[in-house]
Order: sequence, then C-alpha cells, then structure tokens
Amino acid sequence: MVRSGRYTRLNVYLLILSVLQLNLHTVEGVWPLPQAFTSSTERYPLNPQAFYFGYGRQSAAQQGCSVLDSAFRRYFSLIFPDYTDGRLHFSQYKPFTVEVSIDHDDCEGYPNEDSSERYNLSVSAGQASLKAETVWGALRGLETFSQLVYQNDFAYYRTLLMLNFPRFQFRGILLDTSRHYLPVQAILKTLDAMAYSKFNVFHWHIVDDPSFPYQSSSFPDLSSKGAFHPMTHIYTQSDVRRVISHARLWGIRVLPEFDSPGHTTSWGKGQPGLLTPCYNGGTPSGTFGPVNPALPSTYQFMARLFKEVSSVFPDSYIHLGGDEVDFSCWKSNPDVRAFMQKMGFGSDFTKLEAFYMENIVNITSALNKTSIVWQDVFDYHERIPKDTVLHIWKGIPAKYQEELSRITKAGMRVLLAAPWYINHISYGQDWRNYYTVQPQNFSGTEEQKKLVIGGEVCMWGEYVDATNLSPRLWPRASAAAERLWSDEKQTSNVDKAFPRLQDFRCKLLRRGIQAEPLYVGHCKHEYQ
Ligand code: CP6
Repeated sequence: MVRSGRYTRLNVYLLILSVLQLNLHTVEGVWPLPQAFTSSTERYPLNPQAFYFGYGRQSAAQQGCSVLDSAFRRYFSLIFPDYTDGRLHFSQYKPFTVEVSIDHDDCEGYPNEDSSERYNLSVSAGQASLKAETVWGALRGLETFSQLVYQNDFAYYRTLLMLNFPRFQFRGILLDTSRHYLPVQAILKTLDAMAYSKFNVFHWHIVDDPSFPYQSSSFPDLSSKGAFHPMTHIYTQSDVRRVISHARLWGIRVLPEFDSPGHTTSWGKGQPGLLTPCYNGGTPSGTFGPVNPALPSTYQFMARLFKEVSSVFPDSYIHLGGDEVDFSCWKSNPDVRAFMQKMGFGSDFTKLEAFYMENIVNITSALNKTSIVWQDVFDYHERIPKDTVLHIWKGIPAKYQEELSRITKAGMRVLLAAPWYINHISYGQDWRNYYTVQPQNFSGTEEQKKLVIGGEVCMWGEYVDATNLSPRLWPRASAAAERLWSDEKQTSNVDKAFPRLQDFRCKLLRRGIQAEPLYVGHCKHEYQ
C-alpha cells in the first residue's frame, strides 16, 4: 500500500492508519473505498447555517481559485440537499469549518496525467482539515467528505483520519456520440456522476461511421453534411468548450478520439476524396471504404484537422483510433494497389495500415501530443513512438491478460477496456464481473505491471442515447471505479462490496442520477 518514498512523513502516518483501521462498514457510503482511514462511530449534527468552506492560511490557493470556489458551492448543495429555506431553524448552533490547503496553486490549469490526486483528510469536532498537493486532490477529498456526511432528515458527521490516493492514474469513461447524439446536458450530467465515483478521464468518442457531430472550424462541411442534423445534432465550438470547462471544474480530463482510417464513413460526406472508392470488377461501385492512405491530400487534411483538434482540446493526449480496418475496399481499388507496389508493400495490407498510422501518429507528435491507439495498431508495427498508449479492447472475457502480457513485454504502456464493456447488458448482477477484474494479474515482470496506466469503461452507443445512458452506466461503472481507485487487497471481496454499492447507488439517486437498482431493496430517498 505504501508506494512512494517521497512522502516519508505521510508513509508513517499511513502505516499508523492501516494498523488502526476499523471495520469497513464504518465508512459505508464512501465509494470507491479509501486507501487508509480510521473513524469514530459517534455522529455529530451539522447545521447548514453554520457550515463553512475555507482556505487554510498556508494554502497556495486562496479565495478566487476558480476550481475550489465552485467546488465549495457544489458540495454545499450536495451535503445539504434539502436546504433551501434560510428561515428554517436548526437546533445545532456549533459552527463547522472545512479548511482546505493546497501545496501548488494550479487553480486555472487543467488536470493532466501527472496530476496528484492524493489528499489527507482529518475531521475533528467542529472542523475538518483537507490537505492536498493539488486542487485536483482537494476535489477528490471534498467528494469523500460529502459522502461521509450521514444523511437522514438532517446531516451528521463523524470524526476521522484518512489518507487517500488512486491506485491507477487513468480512470476513464468512453461515451460514443456518433451512433446516437447525446445532448450536451446529458454529457455534463455524466461528468457530475463521474466525479462522484472519482473517474478522471472523459474519453469522447465523438465521431464514427454513422455521424460526425463535431463542428470543425477548419472543415465545417464535416458536420454540416456528416451529422444526423446540421444544426441540432452537432457540438459547436462553444458546446465543446462547455464540456471541457465543466470537466475541468470536476478534475476530469477530456480525451478526444478521432478514429481513423476505419470507422470514418460519415467523414466522406463533407470531405470528398478522403475515403477510398471501392471497386467492383473494374469499376467503382459507388461505395467507400476506409480513409484513402495512398493520397498526399489525405495527410494534408489530417494535419489540418489534428492541428485544430489539438488546440481545441487542452489535454496532452489524443486518441487516434486505428481499430477494425477492413482491407477489402483497399484491395479492390487499383490506385491503392499501385501505391502498394510503389511502396514495396507487396500485397500485405497490414503494411499499408502501419504506414498510415505512422503518418498520423507523427502528425500528432509534431503537435506535442501523446497518442493513444486501439490495440490493433500494435499488431502491425513496432515503429510507433515508445510513449504511445495501447488501448486493450479485445479478448473478452478472459484473453485480455495475454494481450496485456504481450504488449507490455514490448515496453509499451497499456490502458485496459476489454472487461468493462458496460453497454453489454445481461440478466443479473453483472457488476460483479466488473468488480472482480484484476488489471495487473497477467504473466509479466513488476516493470510490465507498472505499464498498466489504468482502465476505461466503454459505453458504445449502438443501443444507447440520453434516455437510457444514466441507468446503464450507473452504478455498474462505479464497480470499475473502485477497482481502479482502491487497494486491491482491501477490495477483494465482492460480497462485502455489495451493501456498500447499494448504499452508494442510493446516494446517486439522492443526487439526481438515475442509477439502476443492483437487486431487491429500497432507498430511504427514492428517485423523484
Ligand atoms: N466502435 C469503434 C465500436 C467498437 C470499436 N470501435 C466495438 C467493437 C466491438 C465491440 C464493442 C465495440 N463499436 N469505433 C472497437 C474498439 Cl464488442
């Protein structure tokens, strides 16, 4: 559990906490489970009229810090969900202050792959002290504090000591806005719910075969011709900025994916000449295949598009796709075949795909971005930059371990999605499968295990739109969230997790998230 020699004082503290550790049910309702804590069982009332958030005197961030000022407002409402009437009288008059102290003032920045999310929370009579290295860590601590406040008709707190940090740095959710358009409101609400489970990356699979809703300033025809509707089913530049800024306030990164050369049918409508014309016999059949890798104009287009994308999305990562490329159309096209001969690829179309992806990865590297690609890309080449992350999606239910082993052996970093395809539904408690995943349980060295940067829950959109998004995501995605945040040993028992997850699900309902039931039962507050 003690992972870093950097925090010697904290390590000692952590050790003491883990020795003192009480039963897990004393922090029922905190999901995902914190790394180390000890708490009292007595509860003390909290009065919304005498409850204050503030900045510690030594804190590098002070009032005016956008991330924390707005978090204080949000968490006040979450802690006192029924408090609307200032004239109500509360029997408890003792004030309570949550004092937040930050080591580095990163209030106006964005979270990134290196952002520390660790925090230290101590709650004593009348006061809580929350210490973190960054504002992103403070956000995670505020979330925990809000979940610790016990709610019946009034709010109560317990005294406590806690040290918390994530097991994995990358804890993502993929939303697919191409198979179905998701209104911006649905995305923003999903970001709220992500923060409740301490997810920190929104992977925006924004375009794909069926539609191209991203309104590009360089190529407006892509959405005006490729979206389901050119005005109502698009994400304007201002929509995208709203999503990014809302995500930032919750400490969530936005990772855009522009998947190519496959999964690009919708791109062809607004960008004639981009896709490969398929042939039938000796003549064009009128249908189109993947992006045409044989034309210089393709790479000029991609360079301009990714230049725009890399300035619109502040994250230092871009997802380039690269999955499921169907070679049949390339094979049918005489110009593509001539290009293959010229390049010396013979009839090996994996070489052509490798050539294409290398060019795209180089375009993004030149823009100072790190690439994430679906694992297919690894199968074809060794020449992708060493910092590229391979996204594991194949091998459900069990074979992904072999993929993890094989790819990390080559020294490449991996991100695990295969066991968390949350769009798949089945009768029963399938959250248990998401919970019991062991991302580092594959054959390999310790060095290889460290190359697993985290995991991602994928919500592919074929059968999902804003009507069923929330109940399909929650609370099943929260099971993966605990796997990605919490200590493996402390969360090895899925039956112990069950009542805690049921309790957390009730909390989601209370916060207005339509989370589906896990099994028979009830909540004190049912969904309104
Ligand atoms: N869309 C894109 C998809 C899938 C992938 N890429 C997918 C394929 C098989 C399953 C689930 C999702 N719908 N662009 C693969 C990463 Cl089982």
